[in-house]
Amino acid sequence: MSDEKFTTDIITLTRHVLDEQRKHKEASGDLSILLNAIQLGCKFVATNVRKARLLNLIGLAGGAQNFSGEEQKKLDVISNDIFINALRSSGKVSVMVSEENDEAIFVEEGLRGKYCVVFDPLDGSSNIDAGVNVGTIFGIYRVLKDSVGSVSDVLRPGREMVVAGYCMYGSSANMVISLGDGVNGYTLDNSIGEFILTHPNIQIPPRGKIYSVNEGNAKYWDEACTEYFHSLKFPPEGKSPYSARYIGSMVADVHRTLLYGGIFSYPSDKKSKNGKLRMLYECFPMAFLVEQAGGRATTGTKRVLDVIPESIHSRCPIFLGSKDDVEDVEKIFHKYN
Ligand code: AHM
Ligand code: MG
Repeated sequence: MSDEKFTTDIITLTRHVLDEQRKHKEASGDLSILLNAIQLGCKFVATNVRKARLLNLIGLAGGAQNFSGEEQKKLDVISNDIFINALRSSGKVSVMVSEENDEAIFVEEGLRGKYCVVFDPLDGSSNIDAGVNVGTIFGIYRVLKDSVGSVSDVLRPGREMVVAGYCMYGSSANMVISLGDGVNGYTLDNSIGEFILTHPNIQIPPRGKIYSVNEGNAKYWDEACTEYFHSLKFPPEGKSPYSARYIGSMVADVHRTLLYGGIFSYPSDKKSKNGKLRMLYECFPMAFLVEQAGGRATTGTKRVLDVIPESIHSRCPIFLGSKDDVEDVEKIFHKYN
């Protein structure tokens, strides 16, 4: 094998975080430790998602579908437990908010740290039966000055997050993360157990050709939303209509949007006044990443990252993606509001 083809100087996520840390003289290394806990959680979930898929195959072959269904439901709970334990024992977290827990979780004195983590341990888990990609979404806030950790530390706009990311569990595990200075993508190398930099400095194309929305809700959309999606399907003479792609797993739909451009949306409608997706651990981290990659994210009338959540599980409508596409949404909503 020629020497040039064998890279020995690989950039792992941990190395990238340590490099970032060195740029800030006052940095204590706490964030690096916290991100290691998140990486551990993601590796654990990645391996279990794979096992669950295997169980599913065995289940189908043996007709034990209920058993496999049960196992997969448990995966949500197991994933949640692994994240909570890893985050708590890192000693760097005071408050956790998980999609799986009705209330915020406060870390006991002695183990508390200066960060709060909001996360959805296994988003899109209803898709596991079909082998569709699922993912973990997370955001990190610093606790407010003089706080020992309370709900007000996380009831803050998404723009105040210091880190946002997701890990998508597909044919490989892909971690996409922003420390507030651009977006990088890492792929888990199972043989060494490390996330390796494979997608440096992700930039979302300024305009795309794909729209991604649950069109089954079209009956309930408001006029602005209806007009916008109609405009993509029936463009003026000489322009091509957009293609539709909707996986129904936010991490996978946003991942594609980040790489290829276009628009992903879960709008409000007559049934769901605030859409479906939760601000803290779905909309904010994804909006943060998309903005850091040069795109935009709006509720239709407001920048997503400026919305202040009323409660930890508050929802908001979202349109995110390529800058020009999101600006088209904003223009149409402006006409109606
Ligand atoms: P979940 O947190 O219960 O998994 O739901 C969130 C998921 C997202 O991943 C996805 O974008 C959305 O729900 C799909 O919803 P729908 O089936 O209504 O289109
Ligand atoms: Mg979710």
